[in-house]
Amino acid sequence: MTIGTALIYDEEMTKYKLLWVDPACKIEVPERLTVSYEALVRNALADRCVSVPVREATDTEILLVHSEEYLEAVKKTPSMSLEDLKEFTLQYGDVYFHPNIYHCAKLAAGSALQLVDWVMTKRVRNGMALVRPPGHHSQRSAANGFCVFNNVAIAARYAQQKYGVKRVLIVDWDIHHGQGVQYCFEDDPNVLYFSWHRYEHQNFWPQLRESNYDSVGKEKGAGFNINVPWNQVGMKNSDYLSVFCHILLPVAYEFCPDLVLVCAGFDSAIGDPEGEMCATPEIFAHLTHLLMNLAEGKLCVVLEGGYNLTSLAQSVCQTVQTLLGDPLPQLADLSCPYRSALESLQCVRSAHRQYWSCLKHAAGLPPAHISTKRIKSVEGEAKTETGEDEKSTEENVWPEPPKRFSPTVRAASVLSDDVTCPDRCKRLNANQDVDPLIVSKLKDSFISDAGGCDTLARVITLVEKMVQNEIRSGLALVCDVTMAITCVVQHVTPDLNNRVLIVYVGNGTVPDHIARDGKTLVVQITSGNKQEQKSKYYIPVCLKNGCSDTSGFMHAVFSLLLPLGYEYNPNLVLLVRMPDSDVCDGVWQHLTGFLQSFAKGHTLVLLQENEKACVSPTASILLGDPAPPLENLQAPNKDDLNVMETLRDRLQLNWKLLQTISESTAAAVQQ
Ligand code: X5A
Ligand code: ZN
Repeated sequence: MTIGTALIYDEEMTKYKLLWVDPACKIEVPERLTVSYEALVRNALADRCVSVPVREATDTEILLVHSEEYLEAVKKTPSMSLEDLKEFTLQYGDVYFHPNIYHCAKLAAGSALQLVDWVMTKRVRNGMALVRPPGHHSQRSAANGFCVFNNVAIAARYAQQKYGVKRVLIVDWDIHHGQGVQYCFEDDPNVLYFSWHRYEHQNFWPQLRESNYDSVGKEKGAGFNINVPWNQVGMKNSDYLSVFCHILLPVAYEFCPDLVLVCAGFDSAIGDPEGEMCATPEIFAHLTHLLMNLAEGKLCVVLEGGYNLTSLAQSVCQTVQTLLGDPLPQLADLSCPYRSALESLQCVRSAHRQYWSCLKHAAGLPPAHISTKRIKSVEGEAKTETGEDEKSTEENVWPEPPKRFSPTVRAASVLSDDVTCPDRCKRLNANQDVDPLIVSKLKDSFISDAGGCDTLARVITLVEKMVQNEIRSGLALVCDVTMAITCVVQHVTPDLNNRVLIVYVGNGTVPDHIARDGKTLVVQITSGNKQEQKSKYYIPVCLKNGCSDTSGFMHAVFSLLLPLGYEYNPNLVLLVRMPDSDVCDGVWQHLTGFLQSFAKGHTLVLLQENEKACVSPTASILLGDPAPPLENLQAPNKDDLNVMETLRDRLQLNWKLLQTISESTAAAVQQ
């Protein structure tokens, strides 16, 4: 089932460059593409991808987005003299032409179309296109911001037309606003465009009023354009993750796209001279992974910006390695999002609450408390050339992302003999695979009945191999879940560095001693009666309709579980499912997929013995297959939303990634 990842690259797209002096354009160099591709080769990633050839986009395809006049004008550029090219360039903003750029622009757009073709026809599951020129600034009749044709916009229209794709999600994580994409789909409810971008109250290029959070789309498309303006530089991993958890993911799941396209600019990473942000290259592994179970895994990533060659190459590698299914890097020390980021987050959520039921009951706040007026930067704040240089060299040092090692066994199981082990999953057998030392240790410590002991010994063996990085993930059917949790925790936590995240789905009591000292964080999603929150490390989420309410459950995952998991940064995840949990397979699969964001993919799923039907859907996700789409997410139950908001309010003192409101705003509202 797990099919490959496409990689599209052609050296031809390095064969144009700036031919005159223009400070605004000098960063857009051919090396952007060569360093990215060479890094993929060096890290043995290119080899693991399916190499898909480029092609030129046809006139008809380009005309899906651009005007005939514009196409005809660009067509003339290959034969222009240098002087004519300069002059032609002058009518547009921050872009340059070259005799070969028209050819490259057709290849760039064609690459995006090839990617869509290969993904839609299931020759690959997902893929990335390394292209120049980029696309997201280009408009119906204008080149702009290094872009000639709008590669991703053309790809979205093409997918709709050729494959009858209904809903397309475009995620633009480039640090500039893809205004070209916004203009193209502003009134189209079938294309949801999400962009975050450096904005600085309209002082950052392209300095457009319509890049602000209150441009939500027009007419039928109202609600389908989401702008997250960054009003300060220096945004870091926690700011980006916070926006994904509290805005993009809930809305994207409610939208339920049939295809996801990414405007993948890496100028949003640390070291980039344009973005001046501080998110590390590893963040793109996570952003990619969080999108990988939408649209049944149909994810097309298309390069846009990225101007620090080191940061760019590392970020591209992180993205492709994630598309290939390798375990995610851990993100250590996620801190509190910046106040400015939280203000933006709050504004976006307010602006969109009328369109998305997942935001409808977001904490009641006055809308739009940040002025949308342009704020001119203060004279005194202007940075001197030298001062800026010194500052940026100092801040632009970051460690190279560590290698992401893939254990040879992707998933292993502990099952009784009467249960078939899913294909591609390794079964741990009682005799061969268990260390006798573990068995005797278990017997000594606390187990009296011999039958359960054998299973538990295999579970511990499995955990041991996960800790040793020989096995990535596992699943086990056990007769006593509570006993299994206790055993695993006791086995793993004596190592001071180990933290276990226990996600407990369904009713049942988590033993008191488990959630005591910060070595474990327990999040229990359960139904009915309020459970008491005993400590910072035991978090019961009690839903009225229990886990059977898909939208309520997913809301808990996005707004609570993901931020908590990221902040806690476990070394092992225990996912426990009680027999009466009522959670449907699809939701369970998405949950299992999301949890692989943590602990380098070391997830152990514990199922009570009689939950045999769940083995195969669980194994499928652990093995990297995409989860099925969750269609028709209704508005979550209002009481449940209130419960979760209240919980979040209370917990955000301890868990900073749960915040959606800056403290200053909260204070202002209380007055
Ligand atoms: C694709 C892209 C940036 C243009 C910046 C012009 N364009 N100042 O990142
Ligand atoms: Zn950019």
